[in-house]
Amino acid sequence: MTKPLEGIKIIDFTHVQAGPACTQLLAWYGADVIKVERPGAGDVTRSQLRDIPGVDALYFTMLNSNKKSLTLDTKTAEGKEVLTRLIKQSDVLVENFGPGALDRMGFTWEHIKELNPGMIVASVKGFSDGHHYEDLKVYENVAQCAGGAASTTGFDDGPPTVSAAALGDSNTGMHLAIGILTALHARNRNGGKGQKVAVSMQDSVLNLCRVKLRDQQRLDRVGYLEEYPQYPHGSFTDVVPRGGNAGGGGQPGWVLKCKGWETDKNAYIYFTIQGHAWAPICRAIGKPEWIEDPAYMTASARQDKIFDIFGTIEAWLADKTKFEAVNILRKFDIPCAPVMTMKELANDESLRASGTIAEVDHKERGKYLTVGSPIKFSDLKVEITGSPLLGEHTNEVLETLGYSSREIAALHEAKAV
Ligand code: CAO
Repeated sequence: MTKPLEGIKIIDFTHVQAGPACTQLLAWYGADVIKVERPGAGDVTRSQLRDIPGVDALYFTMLNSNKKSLTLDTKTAEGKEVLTRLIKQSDVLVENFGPGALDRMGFTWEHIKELNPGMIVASVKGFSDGHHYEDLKVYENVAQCAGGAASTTGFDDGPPTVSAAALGDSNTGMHLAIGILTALHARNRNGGKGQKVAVSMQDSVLNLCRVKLRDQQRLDRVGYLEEYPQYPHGSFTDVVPRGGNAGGGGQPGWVLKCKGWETDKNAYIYFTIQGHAWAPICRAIGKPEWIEDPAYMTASARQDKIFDIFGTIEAWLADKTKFEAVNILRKFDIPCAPVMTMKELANDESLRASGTIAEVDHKERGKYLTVGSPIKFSDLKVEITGSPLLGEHTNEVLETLGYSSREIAALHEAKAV
């Protein structure tokens, strides 16, 4: 079966997480992704947070599957020549170096365009071009703070809080992947002309915090936000507060304790009081008298006692595990889920069956788990292959670029590859 992106050649000049997450996704769907790494060291994540001495860390293997690895010192004349040939033969160059690094290497957008007018150059930076912080280097949590996630996450009486979800890194990589596919589509329609695609981590975080910008404007107009725990008993300032575990939409929700919460930090479910599910909720939790009670029957009537209602639901949950509770509540069509731990997800039968949790074989580490494609296709079965060893495909790639074995030996000799 031909994979959808087969024939698309990508120079993967990325490192750490934001860029590699993007190119890994494209590799899964069939693109020929050649990861370019500095000889001897490679992507820093190969050696960061290692669990097996001398073996590529999971940080690397989980973000670089299905790729080839070419070692290349692009600061040497010979290395620049190899990169030049590669650019002439490729469709996309993806990079997430610090600001200006590609230019300093001698590969400006103007120069790349001259070498290959069809080239799509896709970049991740911390901040967008022209932004007053455009010179800053940025990591995940810096982006979460800059993009509005941290100021709106956590509890009102605590500090700004970052999310464990990689809103700055992998999320930006996913935005970049959309940008690359859009530019490839455009190239097919405009006579093969490439373009520059740029995504900033701040913008990508803010894009996911869209509803918080919604809330800022509502707050500016009316002075309060009724779905936040600060309403109606607490107070608001002029900025969107941290809302704890409140639902971000029109229905109140909260994380509720289940049986065993005293000793198990994750014995909780998320419970949503969806307006039209009020009657089933009352029946499920043994409070049928609330269905027609004017003090409870409408969302606005419930608002000032929402935490008392959650307390009543917690009393009902006290003798049920999070899984038992969800199994009962699902019969009443109530939107809810157990709070899942990483251990539970790793062993989840449904996620294993769908390939979302995938077991991968690696030449040196053996089997490990990764997160497979979250996108499912009717005509593509995504197969995850192990990440490459450092420089594993150097000679193979050089041969495809037309280098003879004598020239390849000379490149090794010159430490350019
Ligand atoms: N051969 C020769 N030189 C190479 C090379 C290669 N194959 N690959 C990289 N280099 C050089 C770069 O040219 C650069 O050199 P100069 O600064 O001298 O011009 C140098 O390595 C350092 O690159 P860098 O600035 O990207 O690396 P860093 O470790 O200092 O910073 C990071 C890392 C992530 C903060 C920075 O790359 C960055 O801000 N990237 C953009 C935002 C981003 O993607 N952040 C998310 C990372 S995931 O958390």
